[in-house]
Amino acid sequence: FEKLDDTMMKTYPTKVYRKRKKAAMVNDPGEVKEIQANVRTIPGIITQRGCTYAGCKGVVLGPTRDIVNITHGPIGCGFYSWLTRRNQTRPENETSENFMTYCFSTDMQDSNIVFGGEKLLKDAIQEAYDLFHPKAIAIFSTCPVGLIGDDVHAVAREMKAQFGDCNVFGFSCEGYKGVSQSAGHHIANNQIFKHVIGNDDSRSDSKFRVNLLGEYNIGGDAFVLEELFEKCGIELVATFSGNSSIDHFANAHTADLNLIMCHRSINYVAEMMEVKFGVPWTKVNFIGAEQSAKSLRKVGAYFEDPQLISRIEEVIAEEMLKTDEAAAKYRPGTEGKTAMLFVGGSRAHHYQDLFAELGMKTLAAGYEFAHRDDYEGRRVLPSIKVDADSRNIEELHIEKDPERYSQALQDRKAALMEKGMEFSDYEGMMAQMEKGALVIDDISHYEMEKLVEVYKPDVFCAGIKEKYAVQKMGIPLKQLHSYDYGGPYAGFDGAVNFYKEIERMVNTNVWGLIKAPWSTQSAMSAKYARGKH
Ligand code: CFM
Ligand code: HCA
Repeated sequence: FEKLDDTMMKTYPTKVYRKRKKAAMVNDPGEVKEIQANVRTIPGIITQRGCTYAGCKGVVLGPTRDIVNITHGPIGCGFYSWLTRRNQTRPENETSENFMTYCFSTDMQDSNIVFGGEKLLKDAIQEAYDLFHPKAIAIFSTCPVGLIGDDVHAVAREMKAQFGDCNVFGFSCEGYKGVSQSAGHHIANNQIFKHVIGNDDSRSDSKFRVNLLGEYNIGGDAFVLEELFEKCGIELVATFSGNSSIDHFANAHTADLNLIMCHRSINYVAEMMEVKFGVPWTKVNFIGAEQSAKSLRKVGAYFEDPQLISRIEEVIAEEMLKTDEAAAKYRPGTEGKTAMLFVGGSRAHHYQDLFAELGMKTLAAGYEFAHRDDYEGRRVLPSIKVDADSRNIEELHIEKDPERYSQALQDRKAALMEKGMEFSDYEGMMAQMEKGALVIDDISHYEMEKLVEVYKPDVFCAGIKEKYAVQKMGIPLKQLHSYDYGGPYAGFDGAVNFYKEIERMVNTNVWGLIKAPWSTQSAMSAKYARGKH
């Protein structure tokens, strides 16, 4: 890493170097150190991050099929977030609502910026209502809306009162509202909690009822998990928000346990549900066969039901036959190979388990927009400085619901904690990564190119912005956002797909035929940040 520090970071102007250095370190799981995260990207740097609107509308609400999601803003914002994330859905039947195939936008023009866009928004909501009579309409603010001061919440209240039979609510998720998508997650969590969760108290009489939080059904992941839960006899009340319906959210508070997949994007809902309704949460990971088995066993341990536990063991044994067989088949082609993972806020951690199952080493990893707790574990939460950017995002004040709070679930949690079961915790990425691996937050495009040049990993995992730049350097890039039109990769079936795909990628001869820039141009790095300053 010393060499890397010289070649990668030291080419930055001094001020930039000082800042970026705090966001990169050599990992030591025994002594996890403070990493800089969730701060503004330095102007001039090419970041891989997205905006707050993307995190709210695209990520958290996008996968819900029966809410009409109206983007209040210029058409590009709505178009960009229209199904590019590959979140799939499966309506209950042919006539069930599914608005995901539509892109709703107010298509704001210059005159609306000058004279205000509230009238335009009202008209759009009315039009959507007249056409579809949906259960709910959500409004998402883009940058210009905040700048001109349209009050989307007042419009939402007015339209909701006027309709009487349609839940209308807004999100102040202007792109610039926070330093990344992460602020958008928080805003989405707040509004879903305020306007939807708890609206329906009905509950089925099945014995084991859980929610899955932070699973977005990219490439069909949620379908695999739904099937797995069903096989075990566990009812999924709601998934936030893969393959979801607003009705699932409305009675999510009746579940007995919240399982958190992606901690970054949805931990706020879990926390608020626990305070208000007493539903405990625990961290799970359904990426990789080992982790999937461990996560299922956690559910068994929670309910302490011998029949459920033995059913879960049967299912694991059956599923593991498939994954063991596939690992044995593909591992000879992957053993000892190396990977780097730079993804949003949880996959850079979770997918390391899949690589480990292939005998591959993770050389470097980092998140685009996670917070220190996603790196260092939730124990650092009290020591995280709340800066002006974070203060900009509303923290809801939640209290116990006097009627619906479940003391019984809290008592169960307390008893299980006595026995060593973990709740309300996430130990973060660094504790699990090897000593000597690199951890870099909000990696810049330039740093990424340097990493590839110096370490030449066998596969680089990132997104569409990185994909072709890295591949032109002769290194295959696996998109861990969209899965490159592949997947599912979650659960046991997903693991088999992933093993196969990675074995193919790291052994494809074509990469050797590409001349990487550094093999023809000796001073590639000079083109970037060096000099001038
Ligand atoms: Fe969670 Fe996600 Fe991720 Fe994320 Fe995202 Fe995504 Fe991601 Mo792209 S919610 S943090 S904001 S796991 S869209 S499904 S792939 S960056 S690592
Ligand atoms: C987003 C969505 C994204 C982008 C992926 C990418 C996704 O952050 O707005 O950069 O390839 O998963 O679709 O993270």
